[in-house]
Amino acid sequence: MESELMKAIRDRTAGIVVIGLGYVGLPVACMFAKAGFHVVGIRRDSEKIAQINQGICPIEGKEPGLQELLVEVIRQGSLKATTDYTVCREAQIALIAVETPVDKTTKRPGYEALRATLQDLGQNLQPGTLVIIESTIAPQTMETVVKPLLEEASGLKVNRDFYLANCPERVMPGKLLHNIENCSRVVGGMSPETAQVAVELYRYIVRADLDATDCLTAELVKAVENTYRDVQIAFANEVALLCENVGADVWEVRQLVNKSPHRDMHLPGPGVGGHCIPKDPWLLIHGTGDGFEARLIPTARAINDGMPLHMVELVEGALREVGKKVRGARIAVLGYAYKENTDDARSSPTIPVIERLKDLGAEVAVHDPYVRGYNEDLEKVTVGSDCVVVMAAHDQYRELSLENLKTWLRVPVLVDGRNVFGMSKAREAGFIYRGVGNV
Ligand code: SAJ
Repeated sequence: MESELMKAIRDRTAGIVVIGLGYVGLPVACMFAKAGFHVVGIRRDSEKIAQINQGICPIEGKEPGLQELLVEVIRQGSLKATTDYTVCREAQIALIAVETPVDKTTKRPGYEALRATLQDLGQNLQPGTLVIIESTIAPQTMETVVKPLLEEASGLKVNRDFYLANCPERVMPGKLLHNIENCSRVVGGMSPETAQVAVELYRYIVRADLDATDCLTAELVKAVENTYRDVQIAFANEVALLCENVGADVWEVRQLVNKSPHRDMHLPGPGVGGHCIPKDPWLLIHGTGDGFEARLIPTARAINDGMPLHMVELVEGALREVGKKVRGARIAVLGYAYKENTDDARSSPTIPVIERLKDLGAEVAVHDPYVRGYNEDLEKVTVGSDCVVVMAAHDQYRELSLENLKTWLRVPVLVDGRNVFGMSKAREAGFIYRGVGNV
């Protein structure tokens, strides 16, 4: 039966459903539609469904080419969106790209969205269908959660009646289409043949390597690559704290360290946000059994989770220099999103900074050009403030003149979590300045 599927992929008659039309699902649905497949996107939120069917992209940050591509595939009728799972009965391929958060306290994945999706898909699953998981999941989840749930809901058997693969996404807000096309992908199959069929499918939208392997390896590769990044960032943050302690400039240190061979010191900053990097290390650990104890990974998490509170300590220190306390101060926070030039604020480090400042009695105003509710005029938000805190390196802030900014403030105090301005430039402009790794 796999050969029938292979034939339907080769002549692009295979119907594709993409479940979850967020930062991962929407761009991939558009790209398969562009490649000539008939694609139906499924999402529970009917308001977003209506927007998408009108060709309006619900993702607001800078996403080069996505809005135009969506208009094109909606207009040509190769993509449509619905909330109705019965469309899965017409599909030969079902791609799942739903969120897989971990519980804030237990750090365990609940898989609520994934389980609900597998249940609804399973009840509409047709024999011969290839199901592909793009969401990032803990090691062993394909075997212990995805396969049993789909078999139970459908009454069908994997590798006999339907096929199962995982091809973890590698998208990055700001480069969604670019990453799909140009980043290599790992394709895990419940059988080697299934992995080859999935490779054949992704060949239509991925120009980089497609590495076929088994499901466990694919699960591990994704969780490890994001954990690798988190550990590297934690190291950079610890070096930043060390530089503050000895009175050095971490940005100069980093620049010179990265001139030595095989070094790639990451960027220190005010914290690690987004849907992926802060939680994937917990997914990686979650997939392990007795006899393994993670030490480095949780420590790195603790260092990165501590950076937002360190930002508040820098604010306290800078205000003290002008004889002020956080209590009663008016503080403008620039950047609500978890990183530059995106509207994505999931697990943004700015959230705990705002909470802590308010707990300490500050009046906090927030600005972000991309995030609804915070995209007012920058001058209007910062005017009369005693301190400006930079949390995201949006282009608008990089282009901001310090002279202008200074005229808006009650007291020229600047705390820079992203080295957007740098100490010397800020001090030359007459600011009291604190930066991560540079005080
Ligand atoms: N960050 C730093 N220092 C750095 C790099 C990042 O503080 O040197 C911070 C960012 O500001 C942000 C957080 O870490 O708050 C995460 O940013 P990011 O640019 O690392 O990542 P994401 O979440 O946008 O995308 C990551 C990417 N993973 C890797 O680069 C290994 C992307 O490739 C994945 O596809 C994505 O996670 C995902 O969906 O898993």
